[in-house]
Amino acid sequence: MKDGPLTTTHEAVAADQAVETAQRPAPLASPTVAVVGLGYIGLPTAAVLASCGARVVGVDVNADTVAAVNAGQVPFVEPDLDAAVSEAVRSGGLRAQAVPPPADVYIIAVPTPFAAGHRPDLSYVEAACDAIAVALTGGELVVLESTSPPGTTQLVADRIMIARKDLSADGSDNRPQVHFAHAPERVLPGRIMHELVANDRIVGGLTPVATERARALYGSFCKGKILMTDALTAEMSKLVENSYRDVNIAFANELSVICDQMGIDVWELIELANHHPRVDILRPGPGVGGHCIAVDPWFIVAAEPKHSRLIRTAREVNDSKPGWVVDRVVAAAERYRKPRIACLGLAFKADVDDLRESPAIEVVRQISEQLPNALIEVVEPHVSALPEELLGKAKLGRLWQSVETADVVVLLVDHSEFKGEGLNLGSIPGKAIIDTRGTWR
Ligand code: SAJ
Repeated sequence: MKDGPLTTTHEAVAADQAVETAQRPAPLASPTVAVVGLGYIGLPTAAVLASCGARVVGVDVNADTVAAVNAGQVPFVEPDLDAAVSEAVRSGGLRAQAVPPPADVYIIAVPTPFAAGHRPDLSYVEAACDAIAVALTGGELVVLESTSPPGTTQLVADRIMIARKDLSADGSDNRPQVHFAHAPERVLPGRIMHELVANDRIVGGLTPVATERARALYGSFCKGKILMTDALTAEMSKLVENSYRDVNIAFANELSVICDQMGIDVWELIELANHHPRVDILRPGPGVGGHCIAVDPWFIVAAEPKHSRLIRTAREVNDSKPGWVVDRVVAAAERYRKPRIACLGLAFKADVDDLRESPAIEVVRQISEQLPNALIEVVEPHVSALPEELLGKAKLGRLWQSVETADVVVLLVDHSEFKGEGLNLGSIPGKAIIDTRGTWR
């Protein structure tokens, strides 16, 4: 699976690149780029590329998303994205449609969830490959941006080559070549428009020419460094970054449970320990959510189950945190026959509307299961309806009303709306407060 020591791989790539410099395709001045998947990553990428002069066609299987983008609208919350999309559409640089058109570059930015048993589910990537395959004529660059298990870029190439026997992925014969690369996205939801341009970017091709083509593409809009490697290392680098964060959050979450047992304020403890010049402990919370950190480490575990003990344990520690929060809520609600519980926040983290893999949803679901008599009100300023899994289990409330009438208040997300002078919980006596984020200390 592995190519040997990192330096060797890099040196090999560099040497190959030097040899192949003469064959390098000149970067296209104003390429047509088809971005397949107009979600949290694809749509911002499409808008940024359009703002840098590319002719961008966004592709999505969801007709509502296509219609929204063509109307210059954004179907989810992300700061500064609205203005970028409406300007890109207004200027003619971006339009959306259901099927991939002929293009110079294809960017695949579709979900890569996991299926039962934490096995990667590549069905969206496969569907994107099949849709792209019919549009290819040769000479194109296909970039996989979706966070993927090691080896997926090769699978993308293999799948497309099986569909298109008239084309080649390695240029070893006279058939027209298609170039394949991985360029993992590394942007933080809530700061996507800034980080897309400012962050360093890793690009790794199946061939040195593909790496170079990807470098030229991302160099056209990234102000950060473009770091070149091979596809497998690029895939793994993304998984490693998110696993690193997961392991560190697991450490903070484990500390919070230990401190609770010992009667120590974990927030004070972490603040003190972080004064050490080489200690930087992250923040405990109700668990880890989102479509990245809660998912990606499993791709490493699935690829190397025997040797990923720490990565697996971190996932288990973080996944057990919602249950621990629920135990505390149940204990606080015990003395009420019909406890009223206000759960503040449902998103996977502060100031976003993204509910994917959110530990807050799991907490609310488990409370309703364990306390069937409870009246649960969820306050989530960023959504207008509860997700399906909570229908009939809780109702959507308003911040002040829900807090004032509650016996138990559980802070699950540190949204701006729940912080500062707007909500002084000290002035509401007689309530059990469970602050999973340390926001109201
Ligand atoms: N969290 C904590 N304590 C912390 C930090 C985070 O409990 O100290 C929780 C959050 O509440 C949330 C989860 O972890 O539930 C993940 O949030 P996050 O802000 O750490 O990360 P994401 O998922 O929004 O974005 C991550 C980023 N990866 C890293 O920071 C290594 C981002 O750069 C990636 O592009 C993104 O995953 C992705 O798409 O993979």
